[in-house]
Amino acid sequence: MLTIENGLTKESDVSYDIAAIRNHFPIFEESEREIGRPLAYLDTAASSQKPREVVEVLTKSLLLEHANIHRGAYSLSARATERYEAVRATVARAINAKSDRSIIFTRGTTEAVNLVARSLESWFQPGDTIVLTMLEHHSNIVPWQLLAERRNLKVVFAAIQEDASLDLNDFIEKVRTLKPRLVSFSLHSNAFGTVPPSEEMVAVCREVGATIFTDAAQAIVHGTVDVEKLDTDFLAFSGHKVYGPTGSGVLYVRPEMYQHMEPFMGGGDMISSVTVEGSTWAEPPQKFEAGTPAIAEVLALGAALEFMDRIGRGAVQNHERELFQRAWELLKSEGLELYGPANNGGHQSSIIPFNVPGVHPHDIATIADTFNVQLRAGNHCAMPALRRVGLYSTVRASIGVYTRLEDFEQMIEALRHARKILS
Ligand code: ALA
Repeated sequence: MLTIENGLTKESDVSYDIAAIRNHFPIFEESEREIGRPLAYLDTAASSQKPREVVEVLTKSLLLEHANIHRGAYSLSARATERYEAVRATVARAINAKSDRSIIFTRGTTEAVNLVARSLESWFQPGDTIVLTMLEHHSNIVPWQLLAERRNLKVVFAAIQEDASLDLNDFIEKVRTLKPRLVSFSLHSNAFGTVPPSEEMVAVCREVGATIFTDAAQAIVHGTVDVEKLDTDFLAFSGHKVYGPTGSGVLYVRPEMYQHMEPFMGGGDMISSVTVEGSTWAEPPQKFEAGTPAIAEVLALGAALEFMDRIGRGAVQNHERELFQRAWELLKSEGLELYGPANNGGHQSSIIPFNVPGVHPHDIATIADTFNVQLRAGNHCAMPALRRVGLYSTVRASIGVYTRLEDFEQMIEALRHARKILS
């Protein structure tokens, strides 16, 4: 088996050994053998492929190391607990959190947003405002809307421009005039690849004392996430998008916020004591991890973050930035309608939404599949964003550590075929 250190380049290197990286992902060889064409997997934004070492940690944990955590007096359980808790430190390092105590394991970003919306319920006062942006994924909209119904709050959306970039002036004005109790926004739009100006956004939130939740589900896949530099109160991401397993995820909480948070779910492991009269809670983060967690998946998530670190987040960012530029030009020269801020020189990366004039996005995705090209078509769980820019659906090609220009060339071959038979 290749080792990453031998196969991959360091952050400062100009080259990026894509063949070595792809060798860590058995699906590419297997798919090519089975289908007779390379797998052009262009749907990392929905879920990433898994490197061998992540799956090895998962299976080893289940086959050779399994026991429940935080409970057993026996050594198998103690070692499982140690491994699980060590991943908190790995995650804290990966996002530059000062303390492991800030790291809550969840099943993914969606659960993390729901956890915060539920646990802060009594902290919100009727009439309070939550500001979101029109770019958000449904998982960063619906939990707040449900909370707003329960607590009689207002949810207000900052506008976006025609090219799906954030309307920063509108955001600033809404935050300044409405003085929201909480502002939540994505650091990287899953539907348009927009990277909003988080520094300016956080600054204005701080000006009015708003609490900040940031959705890093895409951002953590494509580069560096630093909770200290960002100055966020909450941050969430999913394991399965960042080369880890499904059923794993992280919620970062600034420790000061814990005092306002009631338990999300009740059960074992989150209590200090239980009597027939009532119960008291364990200290965070345990207070928010009721029941037996996804032990093997958390260990594999740790392996996925280490995998990313060994490649180098800077190297991944450079690779994806360069590939995005080249792919964008290539797709443009094919006469496709491309969407997103890059049309106007704005900040967009790793995600290219497009349409082929005269052909429905779902037909494109179906035909592309016959060329072993995997694309997502639809509204990408971001209906408000798509409707705002006059769209119902798009085809979306997204980039990961293993993506090559050849994948886009293979996609173009499929698109030409689709155009020939359908338009
Ligand atoms: N959030 C995932 C996507 O963007 C599912 O495709």
